[in-house]
Amino acid sequence: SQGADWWRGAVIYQIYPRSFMDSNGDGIGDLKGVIDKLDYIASLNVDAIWLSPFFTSPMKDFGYDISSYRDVDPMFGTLEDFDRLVEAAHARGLKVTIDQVMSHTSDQHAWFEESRQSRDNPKADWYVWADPKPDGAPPTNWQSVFGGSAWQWDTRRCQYYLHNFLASQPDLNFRTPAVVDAMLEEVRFWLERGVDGFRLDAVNFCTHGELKDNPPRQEIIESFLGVRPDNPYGYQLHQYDKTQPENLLFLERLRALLDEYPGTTSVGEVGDDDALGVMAEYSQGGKRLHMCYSFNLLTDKADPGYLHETLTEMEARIGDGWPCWALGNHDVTRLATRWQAQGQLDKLRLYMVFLLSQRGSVCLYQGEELGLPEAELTFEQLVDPAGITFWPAYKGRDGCRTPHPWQADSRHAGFSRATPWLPVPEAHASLAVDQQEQDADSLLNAYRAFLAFRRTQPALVKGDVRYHPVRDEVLCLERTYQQTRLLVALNFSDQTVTRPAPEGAEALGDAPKWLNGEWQAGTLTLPPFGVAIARCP
Ligand code: TEU
Ligand code: CA
Repeated sequence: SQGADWWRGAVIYQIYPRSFMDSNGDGIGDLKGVIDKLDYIASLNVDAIWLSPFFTSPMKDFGYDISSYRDVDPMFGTLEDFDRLVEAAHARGLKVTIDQVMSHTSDQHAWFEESRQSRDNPKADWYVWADPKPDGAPPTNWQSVFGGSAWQWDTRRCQYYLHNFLASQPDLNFRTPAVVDAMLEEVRFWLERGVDGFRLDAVNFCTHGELKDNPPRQEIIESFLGVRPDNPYGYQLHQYDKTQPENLLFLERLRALLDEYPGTTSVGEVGDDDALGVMAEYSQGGKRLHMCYSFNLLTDKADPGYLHETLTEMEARIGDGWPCWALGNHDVTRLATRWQAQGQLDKLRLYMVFLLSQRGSVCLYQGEELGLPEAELTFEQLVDPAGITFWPAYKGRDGCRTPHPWQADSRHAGFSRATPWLPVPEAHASLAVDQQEQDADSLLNAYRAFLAFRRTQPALVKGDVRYHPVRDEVLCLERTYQQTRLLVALNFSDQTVTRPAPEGAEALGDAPKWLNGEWQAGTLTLPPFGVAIARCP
């Protein structure tokens, strides 16, 4: 849908540029490669793309460590390539959103190089610097998401600096007004270039709190990196290091800037113990972010009870805010593997319809439409620092970042003429785009068909939602928009189930045929992992 609120209910296709398409044969995907494949993306019937970072970067965290916000890394192309990409995407009716990493820069950013020179240079307070404790220990017990203390000693300045992620990703100090001003100018640069919005990396990490120790936590929770007994990050309550109330002031300034460019949007990435609460707080009231997404559906729990609980809680708390949901991204084990659906078309379609029927916008991660399983890599093949640190308890994020398979019979599945930066798993060849395009019953064609169907159903795109209690592993929800009420029934079990069907419920004529529930004589019959959508009077 067009109009300034196109993002409500939009489907956003996430591209990890390094792994999408390599146009110049250096083994690394690039912006020209994305341009070459825009027809493919448009053919999926998605509304927008989100490009993971392509900015100048030493690539310690594969682009999430930015050394210049206003340029394209030569590895990915040039600013002219980016302009062409925006133009070509717009010509196909696709909006373009980009990844804005504001919480931290690379340690090779000129701002940090200046900041670390002395305690009194003009950028001395642009990062979070602090003196050691009297015994030389770091200022607080804060932990880095990627392991170890969040404080790194700097021999030049003889102080510690804060890094919530890698030591090569120093945290910007959003309590310094000049930092906020400078960051907003970086955002404006891309708005002026015509982007339609931003995915905001780790947005609740921007503003740090008082330099006090985080309290310990009793119950160890699962983070997106999985349960890691060896990572103390999960052993503390993150009371002071992230999600501070002052961060709202920054979000409000950012929103005021975005509002100068009507039709732009923002989706904040929130990693927090109470991510649902933060999603609500950050997206309510029309003066902070447009929407947020979290890791709540990115766990390994494909359990309808858990999903129901999460989604109903979100509905209860979100108010006039707007959620965005994802079942996959570049940080977590691929969906097909995580939810144990590898090679199982019915399950994969169930998960697709589950995701695309929720109230909210949706991010689809490249390869999800192909049902790619997680790549199995050896320790020697790893390049993700998080994987290298925590192997073997946690194997890192490389397994979901391998190249997109385009052609089954080409070298490297048609991704590149050269050896790619990560190998294309053999198991991905038979799932390549060209194979699935030839097969009318493929998952790829199911995505295309369901996304096309969804566009014809305003109730699925922007309707209100009401959940039925889960019984026999069947999750039912109603989406209502104006006079239309759709009932979506999702069978998460491997059994055929029956349900009393509401009076007058009838299948939709134009729905894909694998929406295979039967509505008859007051009864809905759903095959194992079956899905049905009916119109109710
Ligand atoms: O991830 C952010 C992130 O890791 C946290 O929000 C995390 O979910 C939470 O703390 C878990 O408890 C983003 C990017 O998606 C990732 O690829 C980057 O490595 C990271 O930021 C650093 O930029
Ligand atoms: Ca390339």
